[in-house]
Amino acid sequence: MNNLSDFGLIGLAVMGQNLVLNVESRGFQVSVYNRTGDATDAFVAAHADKKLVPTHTVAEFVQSLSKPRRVMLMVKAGAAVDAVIEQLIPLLDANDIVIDGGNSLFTDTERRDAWLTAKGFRFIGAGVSGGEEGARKGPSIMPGGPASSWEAMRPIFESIAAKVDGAPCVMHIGPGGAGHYVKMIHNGIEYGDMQLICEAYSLFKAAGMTADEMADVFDAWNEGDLHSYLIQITGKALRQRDPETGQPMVDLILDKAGQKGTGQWTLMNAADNAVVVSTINAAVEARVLSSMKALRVAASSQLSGPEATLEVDRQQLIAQVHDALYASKVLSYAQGLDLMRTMSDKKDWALDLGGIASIWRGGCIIRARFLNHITEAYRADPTLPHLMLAPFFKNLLNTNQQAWREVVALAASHGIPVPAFSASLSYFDSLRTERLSANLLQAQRDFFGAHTYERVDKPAGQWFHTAWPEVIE
Ligand code: 2AM
Repeated sequence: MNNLSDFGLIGLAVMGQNLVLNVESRGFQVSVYNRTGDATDAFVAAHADKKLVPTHTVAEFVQSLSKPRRVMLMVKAGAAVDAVIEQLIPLLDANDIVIDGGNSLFTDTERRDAWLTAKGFRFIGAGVSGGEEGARKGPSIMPGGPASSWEAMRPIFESIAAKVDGAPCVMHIGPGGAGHYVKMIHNGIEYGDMQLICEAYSLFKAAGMTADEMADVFDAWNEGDLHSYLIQITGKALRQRDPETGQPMVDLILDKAGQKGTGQWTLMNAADNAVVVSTINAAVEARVLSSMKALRVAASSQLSGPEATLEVDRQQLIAQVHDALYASKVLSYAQGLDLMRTMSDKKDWALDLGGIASIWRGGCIIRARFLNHITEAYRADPTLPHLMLAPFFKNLLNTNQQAWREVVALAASHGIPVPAFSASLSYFDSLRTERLSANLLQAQRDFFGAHTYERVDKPAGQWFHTAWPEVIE
């Protein structure tokens, strides 16, 4: 053991512990501190063979680190992050680096960045995705902050991150809150992916498939272009049996979804920037609707609907749902990318969208084979106005849309809710329609509020008003 550690981590909940073990396994000596000292001692005792230094006060922790100090916080997002930073400030030296690896809201990260930078310290807001297993074996890391801080942390980040084709799943995302922002979008996209899979499941269920039969479908999909962590775990989850009853585990789980807020943050940011993320929105709202269980139970016996039983060719349904899921997923990602591009322009973050897609290929929850195509699309054209216009995706949407329409129509005619499939389809149809119905909307606005309108037969930027007839009620 050396006198001083290379790295220090505060907050020894499971994510923190696993990150420490990951960093240590790459040859670094790590100091650890937890508000509750028992957790520190228990953790270090359980890993007595490792280069871990337990500390019991923040001062002892700081003194145990080599300079410039690299201090990572893995504490509960919110007030706890500020509380720990307050404790660190009097103890740190200029140029020491504080990394917040929690799920912080990016605007909090911007505030902390300004606060610490003004005091001469360096701050990194790093999104870390991959859950407990990712933290231990290799997460996807999205660090934001000044380039010099990134360079100082780069050796550690690159060695602990997941690797895909030898490339680490980490890159300098941008300044200030950019890292946590991109992690937030990652989570919004994750909500969309999960909901789309659940809608596929609901259609298979309506077609009378058993959990094992569905598991076979997801396993097969995982061998193809939908290959991804979420498809893989869905297959495994469907196959799981309850040891008590022997029934499929999923059949015994209550249909009320929880959420921790990152999906809602994505919606709020989209609303702030007038960017449409309708698929992600549908996914967040589907969780909200699911949580209204008592109302749904009451309504189910009072409001009628068609029989939710699909008497269809099963193989054909599976193929169609595959295509609908893939097309819907593409537009969900396109929405997340559109929001990132908008914020990147607004904040001068210079986000590398292709690079971001490539560091999502490993370690994180949305890791998937198809992300390669997103990277290729932005490498080929960094100014791509929208993902659906990239050659690969244009072709995919043109090919898959017939099946996609049939699936949405089938679901609607049988009263099976598919909010994310249909949100993606409406988004697609709106964006590929040259003339929408907003001419009438403009007429209405001008009618009641003299808001004026442009004309199709006059140059853009010329505004007109009509003397609409008086309304007599
Ligand atoms: P604890 O074990 O002492 O509760 C996740 O909750 C992690 O954040 C835990 O390690 C927890 O420490 C830590 N944490 C939560 N609030 C904190 C605070 N105000 N100060 C320091 N650590 C905190």
